[in-house]
Amino acid sequence: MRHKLASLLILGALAFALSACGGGKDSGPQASESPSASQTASQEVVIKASNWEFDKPEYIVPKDTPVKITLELDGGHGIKIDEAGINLGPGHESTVVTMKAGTYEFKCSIMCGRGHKDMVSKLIVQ
Ligand SMILES: [Cu+2]
Repeated sequence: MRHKLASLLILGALAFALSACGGGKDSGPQASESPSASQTASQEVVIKASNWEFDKPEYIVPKDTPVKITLELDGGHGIKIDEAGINLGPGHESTVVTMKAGTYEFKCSIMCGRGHKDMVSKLIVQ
């Protein structure tokens, strides 16, 4: 019981830390506290999907740069962007892609229920 609560608190703190550094301006490559998270990608974009929304209306991705795209799932949702070679969902929640500049709209790729059609967002690659 107590242990579970502690885990939840740690998760909450992690989520906060991730979101805190996700929306800022281009601050250079100094944020690399977890080397295990990055294979060849120097940057990571985290997209959180829950019932029934993505956590942001748009996600900024640096162009022509290997970026790890991670889908954080709360429920059975997915993302599929054919032009970018992105196809994420339960069981395969991250990938590394290098994208050309542009705006890539996406929606939830898994029929997840009542609010499915409201799950839209976009990647802005710049
Ligand atoms: Cu859906």
